[in-house]
Amino acid sequence: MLKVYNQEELSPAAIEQLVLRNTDPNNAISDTVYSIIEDVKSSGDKALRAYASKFDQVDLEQVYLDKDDIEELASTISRDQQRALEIAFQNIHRFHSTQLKRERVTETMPGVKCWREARPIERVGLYIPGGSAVLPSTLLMLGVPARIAGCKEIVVCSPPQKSGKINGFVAYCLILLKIERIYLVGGAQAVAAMAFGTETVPKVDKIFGPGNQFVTKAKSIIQGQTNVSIDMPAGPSEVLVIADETANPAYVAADLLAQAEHGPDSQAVLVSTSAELITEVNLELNKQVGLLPRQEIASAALANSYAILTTDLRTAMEFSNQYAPEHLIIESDAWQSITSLILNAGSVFLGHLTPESAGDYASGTNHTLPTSGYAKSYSGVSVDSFIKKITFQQISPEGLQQIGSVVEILAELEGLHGHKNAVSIRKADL
Ligand code: HSO
Ligand code: ZN
Repeated sequence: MLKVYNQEELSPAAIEQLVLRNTDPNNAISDTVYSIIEDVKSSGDKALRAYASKFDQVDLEQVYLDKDDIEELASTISRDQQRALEIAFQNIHRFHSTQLKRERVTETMPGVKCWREARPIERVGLYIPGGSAVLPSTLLMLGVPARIAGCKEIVVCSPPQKSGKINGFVAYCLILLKIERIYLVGGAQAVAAMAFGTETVPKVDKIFGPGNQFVTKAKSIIQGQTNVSIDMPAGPSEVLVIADETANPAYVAADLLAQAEHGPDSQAVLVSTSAELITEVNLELNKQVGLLPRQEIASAALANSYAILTTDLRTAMEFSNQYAPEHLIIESDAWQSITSLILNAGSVFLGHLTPESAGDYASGTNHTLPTSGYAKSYSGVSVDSFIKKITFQQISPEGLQQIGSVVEILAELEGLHGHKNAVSIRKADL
């Protein structure tokens, strides 16, 4: 059962408290993560093998699997499963392919041309979690845009299973992505290995991917210690559903539960204009949660979730914008009337027949999205996350005539005569 609040009775301070997510619950594990990072830095592969035996209960001779192993593992999954992964791959590829755009050259003054060109980040590291749920879909969500961007080296790390191998679905995704090696490294040690490099794991320029609190903490630490960047700060997954009396309570409950089953710290928020709908959704939640294999996790997440009764769709959207959800689902016949009011959200699902699950797996959009309110300032992962945009300019004799004196005056007023001279010396020759 979701706790219910009435938006009209909530003070601004109470709303601020409600939308607050714990952005750094990991301080307690900080020391452990620092020591893992130091260990990987100084002992390299030896440390990785020691952590595999400690955390994954597996003795690894070699910390990676190559093509033959990957192909063998991939062949263990059914043709239907392969086909589903292929279709997801194609849709994600189709959608992300539209993101690489050439920009126009602008002549800011006659003879002064400026433009931007994209270049791939050369070496990227993708972390694919293995723990409570193996997420091959995450490999597609990160690998496809990396391939489209043209990254030269794609390093993939994922914790080994007890067999010392990886899951067959992850293996099949590697084949679709034409990635021929996977490093059997999990947790903070994987992040450290990709940030600093070891004898076998290459150092990368940017690290992507979700993970448990150790992975998240490691990403934030290495960002401060190196010039390696990260995709975005990560927190527990969350959904906010806006629903009115036209919504189907069974669908709304199913969507809330799809989020809740991710983890006990996940949050599922319902904002509704209809008190009856909230009551019915609560009944449905009780009915449906018992049918889920992960019902304990889902129930824990629901205990940490709530519903808001609001007066109309506009005020519902105001709350949503304050919450800035990772996923926003609008289950109303009138969804078109409020999409322009959306200010903060990672990814949006419109209408009664658009479950978040579609975007989680296969419709084409990315599921690596900003959580914990970061949707106020971050975008989800896309091809842009794997490229840099470099600015270029080229000035002709006419351009130098046009812009020369402007630069000379500005350089002079800043007292930077070397700057002024770099122009004057050329102008003198025109
Ligand atoms: N909802 C998750 C992604 C995911 N769901 C992967 C299922 N598998 C975060 O957006
Ligand atoms: Zn999901």
